[in-house]
Amino acid sequence: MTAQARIFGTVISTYTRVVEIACEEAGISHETVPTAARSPENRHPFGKIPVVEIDGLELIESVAIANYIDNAHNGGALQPVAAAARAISDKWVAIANNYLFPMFENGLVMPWIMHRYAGFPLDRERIERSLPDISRALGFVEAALSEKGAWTANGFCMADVFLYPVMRGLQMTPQGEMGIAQCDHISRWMADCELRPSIAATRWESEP
Ligand SMILES: N[C@@H](CCC(=O)N[C@@H](CS)C(=O)NCC(=O)O)C(=O)O
Repeated sequence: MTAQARIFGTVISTYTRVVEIACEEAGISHETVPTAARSPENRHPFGKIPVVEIDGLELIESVAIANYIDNAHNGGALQPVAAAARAISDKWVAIANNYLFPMFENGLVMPWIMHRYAGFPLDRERIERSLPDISRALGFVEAALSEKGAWTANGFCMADVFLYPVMRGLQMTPQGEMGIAQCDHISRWMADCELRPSIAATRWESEP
């Protein structure tokens, strides 16, 4: 039977897109069922999205979901086989999830979403406070990419699946766009990712 994933999440969510990209990479058909994180119909025990139904399983946590899809339906192609390369990919997935996503989301992405889509005044103070840390984080990623290509040295992998949506969310804010434009290596890596069919197929509607 052909696998199919039902992804309960919002259409403009970083981690919903991570799962969509993993499905595209594995050639699995997928449907995103609009579900807000804080809605009563969300089944995530910690009020996050996405929740995913696949192969009779109900999965949460994007690392577990993306690895499952890749292992069960893509021969593990997104997870480098060599131990060192796997560690590098895993390290960047963790950096994306533990440091970059919360920093970008709280400091820039949410203030702009609240302003653009919910009509709240732009929280300029919060944005200003976040900029030094975000700039340092971008500098760290840029330096890693300029040295030995970091996670890109082994071809498209799970690190790209997580890092791209996190960086793209940031890039869709004016300050994030400016910050990334100053980073040649990050900009080139993002442009390369955009040629990947799985990334192109999962573009957010709001992307310019
Ligand atoms: N650890 C979770 C994180 C998921 C997550 O933070 N999702 C965001 C949307 S991209 C969310 O649910 N935000 C709503 C909130 O925190 O209230 C995972 O990897 O799936």
